[in-house]
Amino acid sequence: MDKNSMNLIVERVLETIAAQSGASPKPAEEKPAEARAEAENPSLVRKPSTGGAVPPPKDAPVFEDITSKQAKAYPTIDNAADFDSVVRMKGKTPARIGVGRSGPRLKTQTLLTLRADHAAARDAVFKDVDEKLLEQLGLFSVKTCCKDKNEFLTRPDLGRAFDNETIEKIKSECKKDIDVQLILSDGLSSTPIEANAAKILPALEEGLKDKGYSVGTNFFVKFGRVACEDAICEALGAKVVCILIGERPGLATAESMSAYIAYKATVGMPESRRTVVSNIHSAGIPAVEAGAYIADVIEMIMNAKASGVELQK
Ligand code: B12
Repeated sequence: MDKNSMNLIVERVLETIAAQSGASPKPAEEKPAEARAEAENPSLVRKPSTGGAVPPPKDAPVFEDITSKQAKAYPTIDNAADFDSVVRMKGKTPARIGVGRSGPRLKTQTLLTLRADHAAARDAVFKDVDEKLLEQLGLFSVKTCCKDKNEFLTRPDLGRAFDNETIEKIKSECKKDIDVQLILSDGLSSTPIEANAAKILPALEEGLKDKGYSVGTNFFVKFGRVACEDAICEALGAKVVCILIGERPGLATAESMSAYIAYKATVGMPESRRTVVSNIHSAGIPAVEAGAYIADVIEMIMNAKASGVELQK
C-alpha cells in the first residue's frame, strides 16, 4: 500500500474515532481537497501556482497542461459535498462531470479545455497520416477519387470510389482470392492511425493466421470512406474485407478508430451488411485487445458466411 493511501485510511479512522467520542472532526481546511484527490489517484501531479492576475482558489492545484489526463481528472466543482466521490466518478468517464460553473456559465478552465479539445479534433481531421509511419508499417498507399481534403469532406461519394488506374495498381500489388483483406484509411481523422495502427495490425494479423485464415497484402487508402472497402473486396476477390479507419473525432478523444467488416462486399450493397467495432483507442477498446477481438468477429463472419444484420439472424 502506498503512503498516500495509508495516510487517507489513518485520517478516516481518526475522524471516525473523533465522531464517536463526540469531538468535532478536523476542519475542512486541514485536509485540502487536492490532497484527498491525490490520495485517490496518485497520478494527479500537483504543481505550485505560477501566479497570475487572478489567483486560483486556495487549495486548487495548478496544472501546466489543462488538457492532460491529470488535469481533466481533477474536479473543479466548488464546495463539493463529497469531493472523494466526485474524484471517483470522474475516474470512470471522460465526460466533463464535476466541473462546476461560474453563475450560469462554464468556468474559464472548462471553456479553455473544450477549445483545446476542439482544436485537437480539427487537427485530427485536417492532418495527413505521416508517410514515415506507412513506410514503417510496410504499407503502400493509394488515393480515392478525392483530389484533396476539402473534396474529401464535401464529397463522401468520391471517398468511396477509385479510378481504373488505382484499381489496377491494387490488383497488381496485392495477393488475390484470400480469406481476409485488411485496409487502413485516414477516414475522418488521421490521429487514430498514428495512435493505433502499429499495435492493432500485428495483433489482428496474428489472430487471423492462428485461426488458419490467409491474409492479403495490407495497404493504406488516403481520403477513404468506409464503403471504399467494397470496391477493394470486389477487385481482389476476398472473402472478408476489414477497413481500419479514423472515426469522426469528438471532444473526448481524437484517437478513435473503427473496424468495418463485411463478407463478400460488393459496390452498392446495403450498409446493413457491415459489422462495426468502434471506439478503438487507449480509453476505449485498446488497440491490441481490439485486434484479437476483431479476429474473433471475422471468424464468426467466416463461419456464418454473413456479416452485419445477417450475422445476427
Ligand atoms: C457519423 C456516424 C453516423 C452517420 C453516418 C453518416 C456519415 N457518412 O457520416 C449516421 C448519422 C447516418 C449514422 C447512422 C447510424 N449509426 Co452511426 N455513427 C457515426 C459516428 C458518430 C462516426 C462514424 C465515423 O466516423 N465513420 C468513419 C467515416 C470515415 O465513415 P463514412 O464512410 O464517412 O460513413 C460511414 C460510417 O460512418 C458508417 N456508419 C455509421 N454508423 C454506423 C453504424 C453501423 C452499425 C454500421 C454498420 C455503419 C455505420 O456508415 C457511413 C456510410 O457508409 C459513430 C461513432 C463512432 N465512435 O464511431 C457512430 C456509430 C458507428 N453509429 C452507430 C449506430 C448504432 C448507428 C445506427 C445503427 C443508428 C440507428 N439506430 O439508426 C445508424 C446506422 C447507419 C448505417 N450506416 O448503417 C454506433 C455503432 C454501434 C456498434 N458498435 O454497433 C456508433 C459507434 C455510435 C454509438 N456509440 O453508438 N452514424
